[in-house]
Amino acid sequence: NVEASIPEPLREAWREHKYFVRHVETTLARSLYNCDELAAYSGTALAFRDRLIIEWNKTQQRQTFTDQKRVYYLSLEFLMGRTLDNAMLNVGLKDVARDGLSDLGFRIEDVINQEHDAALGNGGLGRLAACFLDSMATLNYPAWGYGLRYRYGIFKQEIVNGYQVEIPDYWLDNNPWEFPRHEITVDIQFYGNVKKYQDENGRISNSWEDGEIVQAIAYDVPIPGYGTKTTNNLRLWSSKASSGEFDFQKFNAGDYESAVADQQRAETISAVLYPNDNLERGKELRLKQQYFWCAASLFDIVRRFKKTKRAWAEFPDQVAIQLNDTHPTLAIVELQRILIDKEGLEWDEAWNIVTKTFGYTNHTVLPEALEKWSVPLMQNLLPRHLQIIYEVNLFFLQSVEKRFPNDRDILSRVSIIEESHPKMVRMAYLAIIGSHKVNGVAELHSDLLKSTLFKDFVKIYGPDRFTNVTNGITPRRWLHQANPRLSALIAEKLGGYDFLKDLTLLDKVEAFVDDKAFREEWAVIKRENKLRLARHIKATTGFDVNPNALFDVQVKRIHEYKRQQLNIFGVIHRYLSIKAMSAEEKKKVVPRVSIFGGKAAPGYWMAKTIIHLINNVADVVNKDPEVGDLLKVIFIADYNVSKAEIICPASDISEHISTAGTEGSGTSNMKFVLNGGLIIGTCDGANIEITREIGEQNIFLFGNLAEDVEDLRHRHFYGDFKLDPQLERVFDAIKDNVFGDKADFSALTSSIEEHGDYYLVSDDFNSYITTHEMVDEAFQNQEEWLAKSITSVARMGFFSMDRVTNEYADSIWNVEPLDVTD
Ligand code: 26M
Repeated sequence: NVEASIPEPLREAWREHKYFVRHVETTLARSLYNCDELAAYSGTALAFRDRLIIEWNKTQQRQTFTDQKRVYYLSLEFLMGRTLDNAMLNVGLKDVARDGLSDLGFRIEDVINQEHDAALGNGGLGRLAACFLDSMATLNYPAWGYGLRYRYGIFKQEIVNGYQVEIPDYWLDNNPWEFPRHEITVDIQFYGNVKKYQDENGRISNSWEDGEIVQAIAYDVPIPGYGTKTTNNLRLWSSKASSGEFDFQKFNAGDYESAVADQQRAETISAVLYPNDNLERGKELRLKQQYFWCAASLFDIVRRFKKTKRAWAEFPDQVAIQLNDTHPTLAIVELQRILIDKEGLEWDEAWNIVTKTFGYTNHTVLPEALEKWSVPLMQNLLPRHLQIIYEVNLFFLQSVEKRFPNDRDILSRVSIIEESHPKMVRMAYLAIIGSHKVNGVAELHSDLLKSTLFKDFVKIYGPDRFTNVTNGITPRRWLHQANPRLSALIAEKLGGYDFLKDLTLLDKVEAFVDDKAFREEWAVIKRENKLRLARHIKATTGFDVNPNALFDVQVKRIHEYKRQQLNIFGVIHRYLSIKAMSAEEKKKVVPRVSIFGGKAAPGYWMAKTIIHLINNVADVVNKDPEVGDLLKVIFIADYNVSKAEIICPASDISEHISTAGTEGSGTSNMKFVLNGGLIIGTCDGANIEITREIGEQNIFLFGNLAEDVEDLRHRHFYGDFKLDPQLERVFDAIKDNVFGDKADFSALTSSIEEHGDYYLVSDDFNSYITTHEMVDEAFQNQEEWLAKSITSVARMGFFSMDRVTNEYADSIWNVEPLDVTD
């Protein structure tokens, strides 16, 4: 137990508010008498920050001194959420802090709630990166994250008249968790041209010249592990006009305004997180972000390596770089450029180093998400990189041709360059060719990668280049922090909190499944968590929800493939059924609260239409006196990490209902089950492995299988299809304007009725409805439901992020933890 390991004098100092008062009075220049909740937050955060800094410095010194191999996790997104609560739990002083704040008249929850989420991500991919950081620190891996310091994180969502409205998320003011490193800067070049020259050895070399320079400035964020001294670093780059450029030339020419405009243009690079999730649109600024961040990170990594004076051949023994999706693929090209153009290595020697260094994680098979950049765009922005890409491609295709001399099509299929108009650079292919390992994020997903998207590459490189590492979640945030009472109950039975560091120990919980007192406690905790969510719903939407009702939750980015439309159509079906019931029949209905949350990409009209429909249905259903408590529909605005921490522990059932074969893994499915909720889901992503672990009697699976999808889509295409009759009844209600103007939703209904139902909503509708009836029935037997809940939690050990981190470390990175036993 981390809490217990804190020495008494330190505890005493905190109890006496020593650090808190010092920060409030001096750092914040406030008196304790005008200390409001925000100041209390800042004072507490600064006090905890001091503790992190000390361990952070020691960790960095230790890592430099031992000079073991390090991992660099490159991600354009880190969806961190709040830091204070996590820091208090990791350091082990939350209880002391609670008492201290309470003496001064503050509730710790209110203080924690003052913090703004660090929302530098869209969804699953960004949150996975954050869970990685937590786990790598907890397991003592020498690891750094590299990302961008966006001035604006993912937009804040408001719902106005049922429509999503996006508000900029300016989050940086008074952020105590970052440290500007103004001395750590890198000049990043764009545009310009390539000149050939002969170097002193008579070798023809290339030099990239005359570009525009933008400066990258490092901002560091300490990442504490749970119950360890390791505090790793997350380095985020911020862009600024390079000082040399800005000031003098234009200023002297009297052109102040245009000098300022240049400055602003440079700062634009790190200004905003692109709010697309699983959608690629080839915007130049996005490519600039990618290169800016890759180049700054690579410069930093190479600089650190060069200080050790090792031979270049040792680079892959010292450095492992993981690419979180294809967004950082330019790092591969940048390292090759540094090695051949700057360091004078031969091509083959350099390329060998590069491929040994990189690993690439793929997160999706959706074709619209696969990154491609137009050749003319890249030619203009990164002329030298494009040359290198062409060269990589040439050597690669030559080797393929040699191996498969009779296969004429394979060359055009696997070429990094797509021969379209304009030509496009296929980033996933470049990432595969430049890495030694490629992994998917759940078994089905990894299998699909090998059998579809990357089939040719399996033929070329053999199956060993491809592997699976099923995603996980950190139990520190997603159990201990989000659900402290459940965590405490488990700790009480298991004799301590060791399970937070080895989640497989949860299996010991199963022995208590018949323990009456334990079961009662378990049920009370779920109820408390539901009440907490009910209060949030009341405060934010004004609706009262019945805490005895079945809480049915779907929270995630809004996307057609995730099928929130299937859910809301199911809700309409339920509503129409209730309306048609006699009073007697109504008595048998299990009351439900259908809870939705999630953001739509601002340009994704269909997703916005789904949000609009959900809100209009809520409007009608929640006011209908014939329905009363039997059904309520809630849309929780601005779903984010800190809301997930309230929502996950409060669900009875959650929905993970993507069209089979489309969801890479899903990670919220794991969060819900770990918090004692059951799930309804398709045979997709990690749902399949969750089923394997917890048993099929503990999950509600429905729908067509991935292997049937292609055939079903074909049938739609050839008109061999009849709309499911129950779905037809739902559409009829929509077309009778029951939920507002039908015209608002015609795109949605016609995508199913007329345009091929790509996501197979109609095909799965009947099975979905029937399975929900089974959910109702199961919920009526509370004793059995409770047993399912407890058993499932007990069997979730596999989904710890620590298992994931160790698998990457062993099978991809070849890194060892750094011993910290001082
Ligand atoms: C791409 C180009 C331009 C702008 C944005 C993007 C982009 C951003 C985020 C594309 C994809 C992005 O994220 C995809 C994502 O979150 N994938 C999810 O990754 C999770 C972690 O592995 C999986 O659990 C989910 O199944 C998968 O959808």
